Amino acid sequence: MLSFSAQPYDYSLPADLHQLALVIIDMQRDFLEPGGFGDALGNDVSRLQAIVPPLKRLLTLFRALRLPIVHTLECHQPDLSDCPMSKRDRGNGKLKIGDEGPMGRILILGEPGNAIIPELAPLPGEIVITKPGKGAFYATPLQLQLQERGITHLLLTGVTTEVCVQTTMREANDRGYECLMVEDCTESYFPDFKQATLEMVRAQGGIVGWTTTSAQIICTLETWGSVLDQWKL
Ligand code: C5J
Repeated sequence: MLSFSAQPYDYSLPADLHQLALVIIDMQRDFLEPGGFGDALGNDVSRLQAIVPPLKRLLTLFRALRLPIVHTLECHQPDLSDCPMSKRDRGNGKLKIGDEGPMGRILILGEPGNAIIPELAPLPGEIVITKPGKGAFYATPLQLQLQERGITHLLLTGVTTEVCVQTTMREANDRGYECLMVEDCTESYFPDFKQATLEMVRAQGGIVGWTTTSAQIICTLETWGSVLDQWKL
């Protein structure tokens, strides 16, 4: 059985690596670019750019190895029927969900600003989940889609660490998935919150799961991929 070094202890991969999915949470213009939802809430959105190159490398490897990939988008219907007023009103931002901004309506499905950034845009065949909440399992078909493919292990990446990534990881953990957060492929507007999240995930023997770097994962999967190539498996 393959494994790689992680905290609080080594993470074992499933016997069939096709049961391992890369989950990329909300890498949308709304969170990473000026004029989107994150900016409207007063955040420095430029902080999130740092994870794009390592995440792109991980995504490219998953594509090359034909392993499952899940993208999520936080978004709402144009009529806001799936947006609780409590969410719309929260924060006193300069623009609210549904308001017209420089990239179209804030956090609305189909608007230019709601798209996944071009560097990480989904390809046909990859799972794309649109979600109205912070967690990717709430009010979405994610669990069904994972079950249909026999996926049991999730590598969690994306933004923001302590909001949508952590919420999704906790939801997945409660549903029995073996979850690992990829340290250099997740980011927060608040560096201390990112650090605290990584620590709380792996505390108490991995109460929510594991953490490691993309380099550890890439090294292990590349070795597996070259064995496959060598034996034409
Ligand atoms: C937030 C997210 N931060 N994707 N959403 O509101 O983390």
